[in-house]
Amino acid sequence: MTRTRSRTARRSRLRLLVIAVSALSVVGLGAPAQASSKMLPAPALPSLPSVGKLATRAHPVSVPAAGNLATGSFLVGSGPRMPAALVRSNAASATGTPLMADWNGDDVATPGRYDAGVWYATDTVIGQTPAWRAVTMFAGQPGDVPVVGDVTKDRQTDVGFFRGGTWLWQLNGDKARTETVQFGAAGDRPVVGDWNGDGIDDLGVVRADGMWVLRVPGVKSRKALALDPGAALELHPEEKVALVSFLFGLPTDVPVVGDWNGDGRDTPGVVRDGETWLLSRSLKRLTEPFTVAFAVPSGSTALVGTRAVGTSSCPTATPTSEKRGLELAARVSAPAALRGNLKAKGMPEILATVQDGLRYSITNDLTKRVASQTPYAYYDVISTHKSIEESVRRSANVALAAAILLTTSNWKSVNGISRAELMGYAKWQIRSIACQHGATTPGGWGTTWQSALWASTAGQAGWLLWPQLSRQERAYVAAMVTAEADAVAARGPHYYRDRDGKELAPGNSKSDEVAWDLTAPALAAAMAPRAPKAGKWRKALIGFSIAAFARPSDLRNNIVVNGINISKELPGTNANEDGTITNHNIVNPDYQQNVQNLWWAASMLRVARQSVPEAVFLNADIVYRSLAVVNFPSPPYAAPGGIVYKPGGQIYYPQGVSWGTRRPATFTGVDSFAAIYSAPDTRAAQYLADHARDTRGMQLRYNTGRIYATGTTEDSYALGKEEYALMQTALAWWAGAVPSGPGFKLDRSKVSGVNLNPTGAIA
Ligand SMILES: [Ca+2]
Ligand SMILES: [Ca+2]
Ligand SMILES: [Ca+2]
Ligand SMILES: [Ca+2]
Repeated sequence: MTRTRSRTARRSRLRLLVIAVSALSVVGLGAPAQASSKMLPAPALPSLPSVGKLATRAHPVSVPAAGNLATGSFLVGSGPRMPAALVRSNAASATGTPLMADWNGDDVATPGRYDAGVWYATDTVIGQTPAWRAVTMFAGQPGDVPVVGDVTKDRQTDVGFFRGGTWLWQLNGDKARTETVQFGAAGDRPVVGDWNGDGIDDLGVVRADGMWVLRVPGVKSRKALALDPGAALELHPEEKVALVSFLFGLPTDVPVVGDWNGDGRDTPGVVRDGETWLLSRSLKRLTEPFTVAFAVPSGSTALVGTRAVGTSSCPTATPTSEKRGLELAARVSAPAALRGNLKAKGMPEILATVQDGLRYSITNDLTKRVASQTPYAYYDVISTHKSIEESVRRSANVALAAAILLTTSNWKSVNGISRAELMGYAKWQIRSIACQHGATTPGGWGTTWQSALWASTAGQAGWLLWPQLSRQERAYVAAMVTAEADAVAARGPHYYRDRDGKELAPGNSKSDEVAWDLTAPALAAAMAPRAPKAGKWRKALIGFSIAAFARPSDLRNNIVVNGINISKELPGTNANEDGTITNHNIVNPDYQQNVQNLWWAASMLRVARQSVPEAVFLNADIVYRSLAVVNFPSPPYAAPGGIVYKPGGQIYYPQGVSWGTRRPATFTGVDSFAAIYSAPDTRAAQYLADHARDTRGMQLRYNTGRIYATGTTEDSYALGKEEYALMQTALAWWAGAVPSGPGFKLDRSKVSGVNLNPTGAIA
């Protein structure tokens, strides 16, 4: 393997010269940094909680929750000393009795319901849950109270009814296994919990006067149980149980049971007036309950949820997902250190734009957009906006910009934001976004359309700050990135046209989806070259890179990249012959820009000190030329015709626009990568300088760091245009820093087992 690489390095030296020349040619005096003195310093920003050392608990902690079947809305709160953001899951509206239980044995309680003989569950903790799944059939009678618990100690939920003193259980969803127990009386309210900590749920009732009676197995004497002096004990040796009775709460309170302190034993609690939860620590100290404020919304039922892992951990992680994340994180290596290049043309403007853009976005986030979430170390990211795209992508873009400047510039205090504040903000976003990914939290975001890009954006931010992250933050980042890489590999690349030129998705190239997708296997392979799946991710990167901008002539030219004869193996194409991309039914410069993802991926591998497969460069230069070199005559194209990149930074749109006509920031990232990797005659370095200057000019119209005017004329992207411009300019700065790190190594070796065919849907 090593021998192959060094031979590859020698062979590729000539080709590298081409790549290096453009990088050298951009070194110049550059314009002096534009003064940002007119920029308002950030106002006082809230201090964000940090997370401490990883402390995993032996038992999940019970926390207040609420469910409303009419709306399908379930809420889970947090317990004492573990402030965690309220999280929501939205199931389909339904009827019946709402419940929460651990239906799948992952130690996390999730919504369920009993309705007319059928028990239903969802296994998701947050987000949009799938349809209710029927768990089992077990019918009661009118007036029965549905109960759930594990009475068989196998982590499978058992369901039952309390019928006026008779308990009827169906064990583990097995219709043939039922059990009947006599305990309690008509008018009692049933409660189920593990009173003695043996892993088996026990029975209890709360009488109409507020008297609790708990049935505790295996107790032969009063000494065997540490009891509150006010509690009465009644031994029943023949049944090997003791009955413990005591007053707790008021008759009008709603009884709830849970392990409120994570010691493995369930104890009483009550909900008073639908908002104050009085919770006991142990049966020994019933008179000193602690209170948690958690409002049960009108129409909702008070329920008991769980926070499964340590107090400094993602509150919605499962013990299994956290363990898997920790194992993945152990295989990650930090990237090489880089420093930005202020001497290159346009870079002073780029740096100032990113600095001031961070001032805008961080101020906006912490005082407006996600201000309500700042008390929480892990905030509820996916509920901040209506769409997951806006919720996750906006924040991920700012996190990456922050991480890039923290690691490549000399940020001490800029615009009133200290280095510690910038670091705290970046880590807060990174950990919260990664925590709520489905790889860590059941029901979380991810493995859908464009999610690979969001994961790569937040994931690269985490990777750049790797030495600063806690163990659990690393675990969630590693889990998020690798889950997306696996999903990308599983669905395979998609195409605009088949081999005969027939449009599979008329008017819409798949180059954007494929180019977004490839960033995840690239980042996973860069981060964790020692992971068992690293080879698979690298192959996915190669396959997606070949597919992303494949052109019709690639079906005939017999070009072989990384040992793959693409003419024989490509099932279709995505780019037009001249490198343009058809999207939204037009030749679309906004999507030609996506070619940067190839160079972005190459740069990830490079800063990971890995060689870059030559497949990653297939057609990259040609697609960039469709922005920088190709001439569009008018007619047939829009007047006046010409090259997409006009002198001075303006953009010519040959067939119309998708996202507005004043978006020079959008092109700074691709220009900056092109200045390293494309041939010098594209004049990428000059175009970068033009777009950087134009962007900076737009930003200097304001004193807050924003770039765009209100409205949709300049940029119509409603889900975070400022954050997107920030991310693109930050990538431009990062690309400029890449040559300061490890040298470039091209890998032309033959790679077998690369899949070029779609194998699953883009969700
Ligand atoms: Ca569960
Ligand atoms: Ca069971
Ligand atoms: Ca027990
Ligand atoms: Ca307990």
